[in-house]
Amino acid sequence: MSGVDALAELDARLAASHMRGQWKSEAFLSAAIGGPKPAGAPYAWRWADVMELMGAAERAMPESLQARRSLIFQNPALPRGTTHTINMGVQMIMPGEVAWAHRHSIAALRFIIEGDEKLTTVVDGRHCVMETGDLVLTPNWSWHDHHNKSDQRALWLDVLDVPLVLGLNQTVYEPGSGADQPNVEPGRRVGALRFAWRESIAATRALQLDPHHGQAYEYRDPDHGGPCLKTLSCKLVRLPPGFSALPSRTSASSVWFVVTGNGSLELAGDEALSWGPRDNFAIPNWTRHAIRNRSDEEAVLFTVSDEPVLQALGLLRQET
Ligand code: 1HN
Repeated sequence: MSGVDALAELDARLAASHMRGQWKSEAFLSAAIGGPKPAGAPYAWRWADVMELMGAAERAMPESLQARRSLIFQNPALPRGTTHTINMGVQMIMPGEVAWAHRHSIAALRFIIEGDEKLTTVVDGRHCVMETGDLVLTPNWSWHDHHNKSDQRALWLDVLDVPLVLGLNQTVYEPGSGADQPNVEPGRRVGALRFAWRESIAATRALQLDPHHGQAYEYRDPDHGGPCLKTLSCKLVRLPPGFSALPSRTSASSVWFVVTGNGSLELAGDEALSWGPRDNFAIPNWTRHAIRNRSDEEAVLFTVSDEPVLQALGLLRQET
């Protein structure tokens, strides 16, 4: 019997006994020289499409109770998720509506698109006001319910680490017994759960311009100075009029929401995604890109990435 035949026979015997030789891993290791193949594709979800379908969701689901009227962006090149670790979507709640209390081991955050002082999320008993441009956190395992006591529709961006937590098989869910949540010991104070727009945008405008990332302000937990959630990093990015970033890539994947402005995301091979106000897009891990403001007004974008997970595990890589 030749060496090749002997190895093939051994592979079969190992498989029959639920084992596998390391030599069978050579292919996947070779494919990773220079880094992984990005998970999913760069993709943009247009605001006009989101709102047309949100109108249909309101007609089909007239009341938001335990389930949320939230449309989640599905990456066309992934089985689920906006990226392989992050879900982003848009949620709408109408005047007088309440999205009932629940909690889960999934961490979430809201970036408010249309809100005012009569819109609140209660997070472990703390009332967080949701005005336009604010960021409100629901750290994992915190009770949360949303209340719209204004006379206007409310819209916000939902960002969650669903695909990450699912991939680790750590999903735990507990519905509340009604609209309101049980009394619990508040895990964090409001100051660490709510970031007001006025302060975030002022801090962003005061930053030095980075040639690869523009003015990128990271929301940090005031108690320890680290990322605002254990798994997700949130940033507000300002691109001055006409600013064209230098290309870069990172092992972190990210989701983006355009607060104001018009521009493009330049990708390899002369490909580009254009974006305008309230559009959303995804940048997969290890995807070379350069962001560009294609107008003579400032552009401001809100972005969330899985950087803290990679940082904690020693897996974060950046290439400029
Ligand atoms: C969730 O709890 C909310 O609380 C929104 O508003 C979207 C998507 C997947 C899983 C949980 C919310 C969600 C979600």
